[in-house]
Amino acid sequence: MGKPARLGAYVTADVRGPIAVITLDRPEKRNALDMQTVRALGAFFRDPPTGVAVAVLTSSGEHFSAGLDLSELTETSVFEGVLHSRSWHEPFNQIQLGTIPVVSVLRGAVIGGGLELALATHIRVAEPSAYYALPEGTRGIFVGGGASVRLPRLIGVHRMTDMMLTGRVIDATSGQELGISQYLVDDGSGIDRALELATRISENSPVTNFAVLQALPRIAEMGPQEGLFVESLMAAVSQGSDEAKALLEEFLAGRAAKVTASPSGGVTASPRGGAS
Ligand code: 1HE
Repeated sequence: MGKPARLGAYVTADVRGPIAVITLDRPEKRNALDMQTVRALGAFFRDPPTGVAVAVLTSSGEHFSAGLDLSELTETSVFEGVLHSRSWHEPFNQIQLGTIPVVSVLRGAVIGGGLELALATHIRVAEPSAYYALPEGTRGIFVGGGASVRLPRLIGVHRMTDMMLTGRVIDATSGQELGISQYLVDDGSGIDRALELATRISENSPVTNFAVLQALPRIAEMGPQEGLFVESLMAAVSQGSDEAKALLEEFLAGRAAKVTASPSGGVTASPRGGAS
């Protein structure tokens, strides 16, 4: 394991084989996101290092992120406000629709722009301390980092409306029930679970990871018939890969792990084995 590289003043990257561990590293300001950090994240995911197949996004300190660095809210014009919001959209799109799956580890405050960043990741692992809020409503502003698009798709417009109008805070247990996180783990074990999931994901065929990241969210937004058609194309592309053929042969020869119920309710067996 090498020394983590600094992507910016407040974010580091530690490449461990196929897994890059990205750490928000501004605990003294509760990992408030300044523009340089948001841009650095976008730049990393636009062009991940060769050989990196998956990323884990975590944080230093007790909190994932307190959101937008409020000391940066200095726009003097409406147009600059539009540009500021757009400059968050592009990096977060880069994460969501990029080429490598991202597993985030959520602890403490996951609020405002911090929640928007988490929503752009693909798998969210929460610890019991995690809580979700959109204090924008109480700060006299609106969301600007993608929450209005991504959060209602997870929890519904009505719940996001409640969070914004009343400042309602969602705790980790409710967040898990509502689908904000896919995994809820014990205190302090989020990073281990995220690394375990990342290892599993890194063993997938790259075509499968590509299809899940690129095709699945697009199909979900299409009409059913268009979606089914694109699904057929993507299925044929993935089945045609040498890797898929080899994995199917392994299964048919009785050499692959079977899919069994997982007592943890978490990870199930992959064709390459190693279920937990
Ligand atoms: C900050 C920020 C920040 C903390 N920008 N500096 N987000 C918010 O409205 C959340 C604001 N933050 C909080 O509610 C609290 O700080 C926490 C609940 C996250 C943590 O509380 P605590 O008691 O552990 O820490 P603290 O004493 O409040 O903060 C420690 C320091 O971090 C302090 O600075 P210091 O110089 O006095 O030590 C805080 O000022 C600083 N700090 N949060 C700047 N967010 C694309 S649009 C997105 C729009 C949004 O994200 S709006 C939501 C903003």
